[in-house]
Amino acid sequence: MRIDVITIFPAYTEPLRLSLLGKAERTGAVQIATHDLRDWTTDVHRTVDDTPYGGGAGMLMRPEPWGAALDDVLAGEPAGPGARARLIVPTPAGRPFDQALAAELAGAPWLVFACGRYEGIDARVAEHAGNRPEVSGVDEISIGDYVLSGGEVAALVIVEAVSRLLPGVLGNPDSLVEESHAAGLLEYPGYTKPALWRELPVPDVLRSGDHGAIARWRRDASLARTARVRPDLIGRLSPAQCDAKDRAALAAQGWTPGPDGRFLPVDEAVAD
Ligand code: 6GU
Repeated sequence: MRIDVITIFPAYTEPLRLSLLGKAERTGAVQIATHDLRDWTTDVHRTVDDTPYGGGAGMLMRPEPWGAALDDVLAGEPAGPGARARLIVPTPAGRPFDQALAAELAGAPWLVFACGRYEGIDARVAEHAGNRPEVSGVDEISIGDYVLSGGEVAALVIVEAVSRLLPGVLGNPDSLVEESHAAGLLEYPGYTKPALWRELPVPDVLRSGDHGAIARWRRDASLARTARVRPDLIGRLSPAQCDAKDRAALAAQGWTPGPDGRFLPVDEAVAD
């Protein structure tokens, strides 16, 4: 996968050269290039922002440097024959980023990140990019319901979540199967040695060697943790994907299959 990041703060992308991602770049699984938006300004002050039409607080990024930067970055050697770029614009006004979107983006040959600062980028930049033949789609993406000062940290988050799904990036791809969000549930708690630490024991079942019992304990722990901290995820599970023991674990947390085939809190199911 090829990744281009356009920003006025290229130093923000330095962490992409560390750890797993740095290794993925050295082995060729990803190629990451960072570009300084100010290289495409034409005035002595290298200006990238201006006041919003219609008034209001804050500054917006002017379209001309973005247009020129995208012209050049998209004219680069394609990531493969006919490969088109998916343009990602990190913004708190975007669609929510989640594991399913990470998996979808991991199938793309080429991602280009346009990191805005201030109150965002003139809206015509995304509109114009969406009509370019080198662009397969434009996604405005938010990493959560809070506001950051710019898109750079969000781009780091998205690149890390996506790149670890690429073949050959994780040491052990089995790690992807059981982790949080892989099956719409949070992961069960993990324990390693020593078996007793500060008077806290590891649950006996995990040391029993009984793989069936261990799998059941982990599944129950996932369901209980998810019901406790992310009830919204339980509401999206389909009871058809749950066996009788899953349903019993959820019943113990106060959830029951509703008439529409989704789990409901017991009190709401009774109220209906
Ligand atoms: Cl993607 N950008 C900014 N600036 N703030 C955010 C965000 C993105 N996602 C959540 N907050």
